[in-house]
Amino acid sequence: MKIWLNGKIVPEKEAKVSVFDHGLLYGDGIFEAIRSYNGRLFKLKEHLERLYRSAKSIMLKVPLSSNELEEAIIKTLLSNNLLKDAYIRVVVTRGKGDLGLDPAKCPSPTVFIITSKIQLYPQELYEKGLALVTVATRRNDIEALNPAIKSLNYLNNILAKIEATNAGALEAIMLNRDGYVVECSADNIFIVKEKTLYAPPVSVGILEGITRNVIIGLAQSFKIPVKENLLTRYDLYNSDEVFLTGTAAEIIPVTRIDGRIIKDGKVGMFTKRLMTGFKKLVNQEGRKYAL
Ligand code: PXG
Repeated sequence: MKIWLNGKIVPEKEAKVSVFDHGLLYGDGIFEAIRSYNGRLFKLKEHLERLYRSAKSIMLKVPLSSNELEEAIIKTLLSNNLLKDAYIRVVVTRGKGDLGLDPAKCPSPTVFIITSKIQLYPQELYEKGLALVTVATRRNDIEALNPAIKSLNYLNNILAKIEATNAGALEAIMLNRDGYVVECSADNIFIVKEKTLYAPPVSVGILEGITRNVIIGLAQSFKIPVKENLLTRYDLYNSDEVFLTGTAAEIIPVTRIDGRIIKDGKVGMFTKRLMTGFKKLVNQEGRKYAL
């Protein structure tokens, strides 16, 4: 595997960063996960815009322009012969500093791009649905580390994931301090109730998922009413359908939460329609970078 690291394509074995890199020492940095479908980088502009928003929030200057990052991503894909379908990770850390926290002592950010393949969940779960649990670990407070920032500091989500794993579930439903449902450890959540699609609003403390926004747009184009509302676990248990969205997971149905079966335990009609619509969309959207 070839990695893009600070402007150079290097073999994986040579893709090394310093133990003094603050991305490693403190989780001080940001990232994006992007997919390409059929030679097209899906929602690249939106992903890069979010990367720059995350960077701005933590006062990190990305040393490349958006066009330069796009070129670097394509170069990395080509170097790895991943011409059609890939999973791309773009990481920008604060860079090498000393052992103190001070980011002012880190003169140049570290940037790397990994391109690979990913299938987050086994295919059968896309047909049967996931069983989820709500975990005790609350999502970061907006006033502490805003979940809108896609930072390298994922310990909050990792703790949630560990709790889910301990309970035998593949993903965790997380609540905010007030007990409202926010999102999962690496996915956004939606419910369908009486033919309306509901999602927790960004203001409750979630990552504004690119896939989430695509699904909202798709639902609107299907004339499905969409509401961004506060949701409780009660709303989830008593919904007609539940599904998760994320770049890695795409759209995955949920059929069981905290031991409660959602409706009849089968993947619902709206979820199926959105899954089909999403599949169609990803193969059409965006500029094709390679044939
Ligand atoms: N919420 C959180 C907390 C996330 O980390 C999403 C929602 C979905 O966002 P997008 O923009 O991808 O629709 C994420 C996704 C993985 C993985 O491999 C995913 C994410 C981060 C790290 C790993 O599944 N982010």
